[in-house]
Amino acid sequence: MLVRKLEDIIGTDKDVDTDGWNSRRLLLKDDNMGYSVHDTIIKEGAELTMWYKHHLEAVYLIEGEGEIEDLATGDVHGLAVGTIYALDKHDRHILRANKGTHMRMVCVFNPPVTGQEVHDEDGAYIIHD
Ligand code: 9YT
Repeated sequence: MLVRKLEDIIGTDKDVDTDGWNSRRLLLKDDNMGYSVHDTIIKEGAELTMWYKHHLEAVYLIEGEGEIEDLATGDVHGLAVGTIYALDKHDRHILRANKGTHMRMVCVFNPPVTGQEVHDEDGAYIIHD
């Protein structure tokens, strides 16, 4: 059994901080669960264009509010606490945190993230074996 606390991850190499987001990787590929789990902060006012071509991602919002735009359809969905979205078609999207609030989200990736990924020019994570 694995038991881990967010406070043990903050400030380590599993705490990945960028201009728009801060991802605390709770479970990674090496944990052999078949998925990774992240506690991620989308920073106030951030607007992130992403396209997880190689991963499926589900995201559950636990703090803040914002919106997600589906770049295939132009549909914009409001995000509030208690909302989950699943990028079941590797959907290219823009994620926005509203002004005056960050968003805190629990993200699950399949296949699992290794911990070393950065977004490429398309907003995708490259697979590392
Ligand atoms: C929600 C989202 O896609 N945020 C970008 C960071 C990513 N989820 C991660 O690595 O935690």
